[in-house]
Amino acid sequence: SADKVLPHEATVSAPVNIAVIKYWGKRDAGLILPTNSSLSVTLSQDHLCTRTTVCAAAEFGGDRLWLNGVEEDVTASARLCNVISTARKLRAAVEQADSAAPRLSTWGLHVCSENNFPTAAGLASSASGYAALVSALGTLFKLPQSAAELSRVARVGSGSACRSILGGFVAWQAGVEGDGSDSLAEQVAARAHWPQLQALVLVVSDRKKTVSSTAGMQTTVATSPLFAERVRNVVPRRMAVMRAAIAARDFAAFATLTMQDSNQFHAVCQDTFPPIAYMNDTSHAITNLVHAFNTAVGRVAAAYTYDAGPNAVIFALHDDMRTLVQLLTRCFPRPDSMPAAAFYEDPFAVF
Ligand code: 2P0
Repeated sequence: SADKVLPHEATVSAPVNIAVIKYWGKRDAGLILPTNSSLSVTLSQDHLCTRTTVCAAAEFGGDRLWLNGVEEDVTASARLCNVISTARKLRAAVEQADSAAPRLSTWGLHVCSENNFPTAAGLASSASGYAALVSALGTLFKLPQSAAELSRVARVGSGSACRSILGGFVAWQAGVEGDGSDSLAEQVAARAHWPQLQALVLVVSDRKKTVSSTAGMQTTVATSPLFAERVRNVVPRRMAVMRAAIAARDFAAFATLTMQDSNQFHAVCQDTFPPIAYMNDTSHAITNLVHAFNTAVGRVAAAYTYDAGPNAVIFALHDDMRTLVQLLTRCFPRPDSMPAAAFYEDPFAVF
């Protein structure tokens, strides 16, 4: 049939996610199995996301990939090869069960992936990138697996990517199995569960980070005594408290824990030997401003969190976010070198 000769194509977008309980550390670097569970908020598709098209054709000689229009060497990335071969194995099972299904698992793949935000901005691009790739392959290959099951495939590309497969509030269970079968993402609550919650991304620096997450976290595992304490005694309790805060839409509890977990993640980086510093003076000034704001209003109305870079993400409820944006833009005016700030109010604010 025509189905057998025509190229097959699928296009899917996946958004960035922001961890409020941080993933940092692997117990298995090959399968990307984490030392601790983590929990994140997946941002809206409208703002920071990756859009990926995958195309399979019998006449493609091999696999090729273009990232933001520039061709990359697929064979140079073990993670990319792992993701593609894992998806092909799942497709082969579909073909085995249905003899009429075209043999896409044996065809070459062309992948085109574009970020709708500046890649150099230091914002999580591997998470949205691998999530978009796996979702697109799932669609192209007509895989029967659920989103949670596909998150295991995204995890093999980049740990944080497994959380971007699902929307809303997402937990990545560390799991205990050696093969990673129970290390996958699950939705804790849908985005609609807490529509008043907003996130604001403050681009502090658009320079590339000096220590990659992958390298940094392995040095932490090997050298930080504080990290061992965090994994054993802190994160398990915090996962439970964070789930309860989200379930109850308790902003003060959510915000307090978000700030504390960001602070401990950066303390663990400082406790790594040699130490890793991701935050800069502007990051610390934003932290101080958020605490001053909370003191001034007499309640926990805002939270900050920082990942492996100096950029801040601010969480607040809708009504407080208006005031915060005014305050932040007055205290941290945009330098001329930065592109015009975009501010979207709904459902997540992006600055
Ligand atoms: C997170 N980060 O939970 C944490 C917080 C950075 C700080 O996930 O080696 O790019 O690809 O699994 O996912 C960054 O780590 O590392 C990260 P790999 P990844 O969002």
